[in-house]
Amino acid sequence: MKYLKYSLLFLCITASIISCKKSNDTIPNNINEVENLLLLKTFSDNGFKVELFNKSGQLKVGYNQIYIRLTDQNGNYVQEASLNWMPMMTMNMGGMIHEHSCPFSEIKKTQAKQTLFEGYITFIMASNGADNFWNLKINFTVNGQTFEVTDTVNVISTDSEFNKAYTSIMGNDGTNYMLALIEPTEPKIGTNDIVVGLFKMGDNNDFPIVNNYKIKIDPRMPGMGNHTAPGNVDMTQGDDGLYHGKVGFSMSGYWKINMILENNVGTAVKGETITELNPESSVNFKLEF
Ligand SMILES: [Cu+2]
Repeated sequence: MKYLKYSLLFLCITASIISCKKSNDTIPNNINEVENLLLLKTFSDNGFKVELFNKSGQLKVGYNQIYIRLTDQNGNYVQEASLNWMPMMTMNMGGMIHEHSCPFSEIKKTQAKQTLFEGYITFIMASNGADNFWNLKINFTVNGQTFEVTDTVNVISTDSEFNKAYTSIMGNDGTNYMLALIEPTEPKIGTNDIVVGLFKMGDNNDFPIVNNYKIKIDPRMPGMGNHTAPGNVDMTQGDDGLYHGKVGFSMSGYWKINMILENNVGTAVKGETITELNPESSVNFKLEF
């Protein structure tokens, strides 16, 4: 039995070496895997190039899924690397310099891609002139060597009368919470998957994911008697750390997604029920389609 195990292990190792070799020989390293993405920013260091991409070509306040491609000194895309990043905002408040970060994920290899890595950053403020700017630092290790790049990135606000995909609130438990709408990105009439990132201001100037809460949901059309729609399912936390549920839109137009944030023992920490007298919750997103 033991021998069988070892020989199986040996077979596996041999197979992976062979398949590794094969992939290098048959697949051109500089395969283009960013066809549907737009370039956000290019950093360079020691002959390495670090390119940031996303779907819109812009970074905005709220949730941003970001893809990263590394190019080595020989102009080849890097397939194996470990990366981490740190977004940091510098704010000049009348001569007082204040720095803060925001919620962000780890960076991992994109599934089924050879030359892409990905993660998310939830920016909590927009860049604003020379006094209020975001710096993004990226560390990457390739073949045991670590490099660091850092540069400013521009973050815009997309808030408008009918659009709000990020909100920060002070809970009645004294905790500062941040909610970022991730899905639906293309809302449709009927039942939609809704995904929200829930974060808080941590004790160490960090912004951890909040675990085991519930986000109750009540979509309304303020322009049409504040009617709701069927098909809603309150959001609970998934294996990815994000909150998942369903939101119903019975017609196209402007919708306000009202929410109540409940903690891990079922106590509401922020948000109100919608009634005749109370048309909206203090925790809400807005969208129009
Ligand atoms: Cu700031």
